[in-house]
Amino acid sequence: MLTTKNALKWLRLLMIPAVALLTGCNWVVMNPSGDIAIQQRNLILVSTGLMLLIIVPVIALTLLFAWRYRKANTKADYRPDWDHSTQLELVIWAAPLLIIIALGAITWISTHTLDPYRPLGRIDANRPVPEDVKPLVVEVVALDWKWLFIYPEQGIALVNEMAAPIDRPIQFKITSSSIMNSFFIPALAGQIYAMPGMQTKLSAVINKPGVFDGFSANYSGHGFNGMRFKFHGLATADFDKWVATNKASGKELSRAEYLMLAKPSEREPVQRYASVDPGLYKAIVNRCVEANKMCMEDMMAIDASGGMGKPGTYNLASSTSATALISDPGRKYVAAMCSVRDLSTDYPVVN
Ligand SMILES: [Cu+2]
Repeated sequence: MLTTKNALKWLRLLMIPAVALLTGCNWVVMNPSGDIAIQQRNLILVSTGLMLLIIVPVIALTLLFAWRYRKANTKADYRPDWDHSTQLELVIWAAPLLIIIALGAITWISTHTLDPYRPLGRIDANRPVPEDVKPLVVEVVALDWKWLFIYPEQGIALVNEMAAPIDRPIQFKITSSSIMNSFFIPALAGQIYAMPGMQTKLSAVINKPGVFDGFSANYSGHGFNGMRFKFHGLATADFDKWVATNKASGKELSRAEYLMLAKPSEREPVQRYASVDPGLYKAIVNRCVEANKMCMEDMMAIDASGGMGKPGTYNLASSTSATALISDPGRKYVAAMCSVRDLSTDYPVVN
């Protein structure tokens, strides 16, 4: 028997899908605020629509046929010897073929126009990027487990907060300190991986003022869940004010400070730096923030010039083709090594 208590329990259970549907209305991916994300949303809608052109009729016809030609329906045609219809074959082959051609063309075009490395061609559907506008450069570093944003033009840096003026193209340069992450502001653009020892890029623009969510979309360990930040889309005057506020914080992001910051920590509050070591981002990408580490680009340059040390010399001298290489005037060797930093008083030369 259905008592009042039981009825209430059922009512509550029924409300779960209703609540889920209501929160579904808030999907930021379907209602973004940046031109790149809007084009990506349109791409999702167009491709889903094209695929539904096949899926909906196939499912509807399957159900219709099953119902119409059921055993109990004696009125339906029964033609056990039927085996071919040219018209039907034409429809069955032509419709999917046309849809695949359309999907292929759309995929090809949007893969190139929405290439994240490509500088923006437009601010939104109606406005091209004015020629005198330079993109705002933001260097993004995924740390364990927080986001560091460096603004080289403004000379500021922040932890777990970033901002950009509306309608100005943003050029993101993205890397990571230790493990792979994925940089994702759904209102702005699709996710881009952040990887240590290399740099990925993203071009995007925010068209509406507001506060948007950003996070890591790639699991990266214990503190991953707290790798969240707010992205502020600001009018130009407000952005200048925001920069001034950061400048007023007075803290400096030196290499030593960065090494402290890079240590694993969770759910970090917003931190503001008024100035940044100008070579810091390059050193992070090249994995040589610590003074005693060789930068990856130096290592690669050495390897490109024939390598160094006993194995390198042996490899060069031992094979006959190497002899030919040695006599090649274009061939370079690494005989000794030093860098500008070795010569400074901070880092004494060790023999
Ligand atoms: Cu994958």
